[in-house]
Amino acid sequence: MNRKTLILLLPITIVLAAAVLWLTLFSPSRSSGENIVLKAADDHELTYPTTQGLIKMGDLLKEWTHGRITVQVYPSAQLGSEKETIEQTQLGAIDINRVNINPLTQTEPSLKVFSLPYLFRDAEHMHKVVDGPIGRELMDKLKSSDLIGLGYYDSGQRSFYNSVHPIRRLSDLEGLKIRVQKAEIMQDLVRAVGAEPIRLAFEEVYTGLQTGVIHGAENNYPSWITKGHYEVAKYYSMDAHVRTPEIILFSKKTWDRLSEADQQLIRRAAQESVPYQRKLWQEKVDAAIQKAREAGCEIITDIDISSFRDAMEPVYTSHGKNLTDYIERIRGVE
Ligand code: GTR
Repeated sequence: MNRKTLILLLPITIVLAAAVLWLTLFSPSRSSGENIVLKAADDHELTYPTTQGLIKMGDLLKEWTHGRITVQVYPSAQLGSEKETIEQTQLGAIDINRVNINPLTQTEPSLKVFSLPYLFRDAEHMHKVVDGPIGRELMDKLKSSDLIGLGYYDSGQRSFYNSVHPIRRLSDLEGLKIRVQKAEIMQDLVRAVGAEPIRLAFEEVYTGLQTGVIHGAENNYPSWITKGHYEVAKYYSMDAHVRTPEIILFSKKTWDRLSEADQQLIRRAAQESVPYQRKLWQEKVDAAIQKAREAGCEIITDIDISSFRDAMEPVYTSHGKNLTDYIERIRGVE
């Protein structure tokens, strides 16, 4: 082949290479014939924003792959409580799992930085941190626990609610039995404000409140409402002690068996489901507050927040001591 022919062929070669690359990335249904059904877990019911986020992820994957990759979502803790589903995801029995970061801190302790009281100034600050380099670095650490992090969903703020009386100051928490998630940091946070932490699975909280095994719990407005807790614990005190986000996990066992092109599609679908979930989240919060008001619940906002903040300081000493770099960096995010 002479030089002239080579020069003539070059543009054609480039166009061909680009076409092959495009097909590999965006039309993987052609690169592999095998159908993939991904099993996804969430402990909320089907209409909750997190579960809807997973459904969105599945819809996108189905559309992009012309039905080759689909997601089968199991809502309402059908596949187990959060602690159990995290283990199942590590083993590869569950492929996708949406969990709250608090219980996940038992698996990856550096994630505790997202559970530290009053570290995030507001929702916007939290979004900036988790969507930026800090959020990505912490997700990367999950690999050593056989988990891949794909994105952070909103979970709002967590506050105390109970069946006994309104909580306005620390002394109102004294002697109350408060349910906590399976997370040592949350156990110590509740102890720090003078209450007694009781570890219970999310699914057991309603009965716990009804039978008096616990006097209260702590969670965002939507969870308080959708799980019916407001029916038995009508005092919700907006102390907003943490803004721990939710996370979409993927099993590394499954991940390693997928083609690189499919991995990219899954990442993209998860990322596109994030703004969708966050929009639904805001709507859900508004609806939850309205429902609580209609039901005659009391939402307490005149709270002595600075005393709560001071009382929770020991949580930084015990759980934040190896995380000072992250704490500083998070504080510095404007
Ligand atoms: C909710 C979260 C659930 C679960 C629950 C709990 O806010 O969305 O996944 O962690 O809290 O308190 O157990």
